[in-house]
Amino acid sequence: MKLKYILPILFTALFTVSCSSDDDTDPIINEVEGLFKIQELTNDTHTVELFNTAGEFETGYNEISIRIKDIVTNDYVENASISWMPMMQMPTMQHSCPKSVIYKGAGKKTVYTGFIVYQMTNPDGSGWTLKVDYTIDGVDYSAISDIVVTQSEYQNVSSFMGADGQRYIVAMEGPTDFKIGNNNLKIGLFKMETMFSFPVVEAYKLTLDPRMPGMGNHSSPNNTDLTFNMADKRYEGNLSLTMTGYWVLNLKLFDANDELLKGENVTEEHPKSSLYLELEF
Ligand SMILES: [Cu+2]
Repeated sequence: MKLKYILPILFTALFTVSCSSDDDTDPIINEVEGLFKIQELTNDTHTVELFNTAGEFETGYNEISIRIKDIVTNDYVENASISWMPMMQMPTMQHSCPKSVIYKGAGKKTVYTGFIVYQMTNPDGSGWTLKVDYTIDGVDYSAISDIVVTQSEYQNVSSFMGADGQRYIVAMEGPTDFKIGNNNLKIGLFKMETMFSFPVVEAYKLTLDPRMPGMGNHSSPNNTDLTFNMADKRYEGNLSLTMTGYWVLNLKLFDANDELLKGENVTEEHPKSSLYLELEF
C-alpha cells in the first residue's frame, strides 16, 4: 500500500478514537465517511468542498464527491443543481477534459457525485482550474480555483488520434482493486469534439490483450472484448490476471463499422500496442 493512502487512514483512525465519546449523542450521519477532502472552492456565499478516496486529483479517472456549505448558516445545501468545467491552460491554447454530469448520490442528503478524466498534467501538477456553477432556489452561483492534478504512476488514461482523424480519450474507470483471476474491467471512451466538449462514444469495441513484459510478455486466458454498457455509459469486459505484478493492457479500438481506429496485435517483433493502459497490483 502506498504511503499517501496509509497516512489518511491513520489520521482517520486517530480522529475516530478521539471522537468516539460523542457518538452516542450525535445522530448526524457523516455522508463523506471514507472520503478525503481534496480541496475547497470558495466565493462570498459558499464553500464548495471536493472529496475522493485518495484526497487528491490524479491524471486519469477521478470519481469526485461534492458538498456545498452555506457560509452564513454553516449548513450543507441539499437542493443544488451543479455543473462544472475543468480547464487546462496550455502555452498556446486551453482545453477541457471528459466529465460527467453531477447528481445527488443515492441515499445522500448533501453529497453530489460525478467524475472528471484528466488526460494530462504539468510535471509540477499545475495548469488546471476547476469552475463549479450551481443553482440554489433559482439563484445562480459560481466558484473557481486553481487545482493540483498529480501525474499517476501508471498510464491509466490515453489520448490519441484515431485512423478516422478524430481525437479520442480512453480511461480506466475500474475496478479500483485488482485480484488474481477475473476482473470486470471498465473503460471510458470519449471523443474530443471540441476543446471543451468530450462526449461518451457509444457502440464501439475494444479488444484486450494483457501482457506481463517482465515475464516474457506472457498473456492470460479468458479475456473478453470490451463492449458498450448502455446503462453505465462505459465499456466492460473480462480482464484475466493470472498473477500479481506489472501488466500492460494492450488495446485495439474498433468503430461501429468494425474499422480499426487505433492499436496493433502484440507479436514478438511488436511487443506493445500503440494503445495501452498499465496497472500493477
Ligand atoms: Cu493540456
